[in-house]
Amino acid sequence: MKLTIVEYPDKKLKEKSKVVEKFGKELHELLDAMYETMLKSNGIGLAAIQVGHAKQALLLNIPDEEDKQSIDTLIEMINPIITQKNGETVYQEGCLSVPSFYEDINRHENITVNYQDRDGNTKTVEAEGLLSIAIQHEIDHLNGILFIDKLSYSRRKKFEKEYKRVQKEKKLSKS
Ligand code: Y12
Ligand code: CO
Repeated sequence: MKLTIVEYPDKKLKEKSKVVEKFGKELHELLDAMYETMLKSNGIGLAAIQVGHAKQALLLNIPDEEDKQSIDTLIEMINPIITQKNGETVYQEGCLSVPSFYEDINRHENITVNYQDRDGNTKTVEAEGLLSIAIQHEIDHLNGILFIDKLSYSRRKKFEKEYKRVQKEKKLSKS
């Protein structure tokens, strides 16, 4: 399955993703193709809506202590729900759907998440640090929310101006 990353300002990214009810071959093929796409793009997190599929499915691949990513560090979450959240933290976030932009975003420091794996088994994870931030970022995608939606009015205006300028430059360099 060939997937393309949907980029802001595509309206698709505003869609709310649907609960996954079937845990079969179709879901597995989507997850495998998402993994390849995330790997190719140097990402550490990817939600299905970012490749045009409005399903509550996401991937996380946070580098280990040696800064290495592999299939062993991959987490697949289907139908995730945050059940507990504590503390506050700020991190400079980036997103494959908003290329070249990084912004400081406030998140909960620690979270507990219930989710299902690719076979529908129920799991719970207590997350902190980068994993906690990445899960919150990806769950926002399932609700049609981008990290730039969390910026103040003035920062958002600055972002929009800069983003348009970079998009224009990219278009010109391709022509
Ligand atoms: C902390 C904050 C945000 C997340 C969500 C997952 N975000 C990503 O995986 C972002 C990846 C990314 C990759 C880029 O491409 C390269 O580095 C080659 C990138 O740069 C460009 O688009 C030019 C920007 C973002 C998890 C944890
Ligand atoms: Co993102």
